[in-house]
Amino acid sequence: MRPVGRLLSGLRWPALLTVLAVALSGCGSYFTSPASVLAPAGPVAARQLSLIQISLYIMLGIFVIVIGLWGWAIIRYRARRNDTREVSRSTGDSRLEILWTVVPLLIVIYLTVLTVQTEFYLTREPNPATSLQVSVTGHQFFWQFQYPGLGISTVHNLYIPVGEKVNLTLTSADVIHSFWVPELGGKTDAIPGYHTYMWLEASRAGSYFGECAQFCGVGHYLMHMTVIALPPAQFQAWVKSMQKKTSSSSAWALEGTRLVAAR
Ligand SMILES: [Cu+2]
Repeated sequence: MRPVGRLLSGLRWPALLTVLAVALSGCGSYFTSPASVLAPAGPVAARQLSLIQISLYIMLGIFVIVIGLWGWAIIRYRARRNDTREVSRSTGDSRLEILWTVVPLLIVIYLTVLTVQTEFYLTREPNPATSLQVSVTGHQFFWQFQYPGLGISTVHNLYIPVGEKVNLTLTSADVIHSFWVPELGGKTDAIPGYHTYMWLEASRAGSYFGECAQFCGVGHYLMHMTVIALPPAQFQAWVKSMQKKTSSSSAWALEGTRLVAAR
């Protein structure tokens, strides 16, 4: 064996282990990350995950069949020493061709119907009378949440009641941002001069990590937020305490990107 060949064969196992480690590091986030789309905590994220899973299982099935047939063909029909077999002169099989045209077509139609149904579900605005309304504004580099019906606003933390639909109207004060809370749903762009809409709901109490999912400048990495889902009674108590703070003369509220004294 030549020296280069020996070196390469010696590096085979370390190289394979490195590739495996890099590939598997992607799986680590499922267990260690503060947020994962694989652990939905509400109906919007659950619906999005089910669409991802169905598409993934179909792709996986096709991958296994195609790679399996390919592997079978290269082993079964490989060249052998003293091979005297004739090369096949087959020019096609119309039954097979119909099969591999119709089956993908049916899969695409099925996935289209499923995607459109999910889109309709996600864009169906919840009844304003029974849902909490929140205006979300993206700023370089923080999120602002205003509760128009309640007269309060917060930054970084979005408080919501568990089990209630929350209707979000999004916009931006400067550049395009994207609102994303992996365990609850998203992503929806916040665009200056426009209003975009989404809704979400938390099925259980907890803190859910969220972040801007659209590169928006040097401080993009700072644009985190936390959605804090409280049981309804605790949420009402939080609203009352915030309203009391806002009405007191020492309170501060956000206006634009600057802190100004609340009126
Ligand atoms: Cu950003």
